Amino acid sequence: MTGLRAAVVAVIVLGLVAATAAATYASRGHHSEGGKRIAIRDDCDGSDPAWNAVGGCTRKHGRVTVAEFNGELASPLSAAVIGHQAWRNDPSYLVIKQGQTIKVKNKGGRGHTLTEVAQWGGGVVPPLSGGLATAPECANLLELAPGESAKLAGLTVGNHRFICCFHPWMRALVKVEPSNKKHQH
Ligand SMILES: [Cu+2]
Repeated sequence: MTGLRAAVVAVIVLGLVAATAAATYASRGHHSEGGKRIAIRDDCDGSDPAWNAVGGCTRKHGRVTVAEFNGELASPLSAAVIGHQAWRNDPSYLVIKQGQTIKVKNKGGRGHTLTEVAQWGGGVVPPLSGGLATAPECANLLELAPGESAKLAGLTVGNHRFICCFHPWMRALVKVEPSNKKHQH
């Protein structure tokens, strides 16, 4: 049962890491009605050793090699980076009520961030941000390692823009509605 015990220890350690990350992401929301989540996803192929030179890939059954990833970065029809679409936030548009929190989890095999920015822009890795000016908020990025979670709280009413400061095509728009607003279908 040594393996099982090791797994339990790993979960606890991860929990501590997540709590640390949450303290930085969250800005003291008063309520925490659950149910709202954003999964950060990629599909890196951990069996491709080329990932090791750029930070590694923890996905055992991913499908995307470094060569494929690089092949999806650009389009001859665009001056700005496009990026591999397996690297994305799921969902990339989310509506919440004021006071609700969002649980964010990195379900990919690479490091990512979900950084709020005033304006859409690029990140901190020039080859991955071609044609985009760096969003200044990326100077204070908080990386979520694979498997790590964080909580977004205290978002004010209105639209909030988030990007990954490594892969800036990974965007998310969070619309926060007043808590007393009636839903219109
Ligand atoms: Cu990313």
